[in-house]
Amino acid sequence: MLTIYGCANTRSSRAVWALEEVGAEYEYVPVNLMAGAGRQPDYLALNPGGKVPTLVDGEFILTESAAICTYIGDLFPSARLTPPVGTQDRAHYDQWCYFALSELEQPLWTIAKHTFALPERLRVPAVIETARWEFGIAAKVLAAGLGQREFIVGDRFTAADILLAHTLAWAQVVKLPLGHENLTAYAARLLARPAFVRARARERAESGAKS
Ligand SMILES: N[C@@H](CCC(=O)N[C@@H](CS)C(=O)NCC(=O)O)C(=O)O
Repeated sequence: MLTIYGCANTRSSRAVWALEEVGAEYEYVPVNLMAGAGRQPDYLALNPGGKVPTLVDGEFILTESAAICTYIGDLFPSARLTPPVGTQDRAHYDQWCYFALSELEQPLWTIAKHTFALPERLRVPAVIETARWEFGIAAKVLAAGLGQREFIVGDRFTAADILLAHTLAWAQVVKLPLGHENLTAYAARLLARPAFVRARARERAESGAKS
């Protein structure tokens, strides 16, 4: 049985979305970050950064949302959430996963850190304007890469779409314009997928029930 440690409305939604897409059976363990549950020794033993998500599969422990989504995809090949290893589609899949984390997400995380996440004395409000500009550059690259296609890799939904759509939704929450009609339509289309709707409902229900 797979176990996912998460917290509603965070990057753990990516992992739960992937689990729902492949139809996996899984246990959801809420980690109440606001109450400091991520800093408890038993959780730090699983995830030394004290962050969510963490996936546990028997004795195997995995952190990092992109790695977790890829692991889930590879574990359930019939769901075709990850292109086969060694193919050009897999190389493009990797390209867009790394882009999601290192280019598209980074400015959003910078804004969050310097708005509320860092201790107040370490925040540098001036970087927020720079981060907004950087997001615009990354969004332009993604818009050009996507064009009028439905999905970012080939003609199939993959976990790269999960990472990208979740990150675009994050931008929308913090009121950063996506700036490109194809990105707005892409995000709306993907976030309406039944697996994402189920993932969000499960995270909210489990967090409310147990944390
Ligand atoms: N690169 C990591 C980032 C995970 C991350 O920062 N998660 C946030 C929630 S969105 C968290 O757990 N923050 C708690 C903390 O930093 O103490 C991933 O993608 O899994």
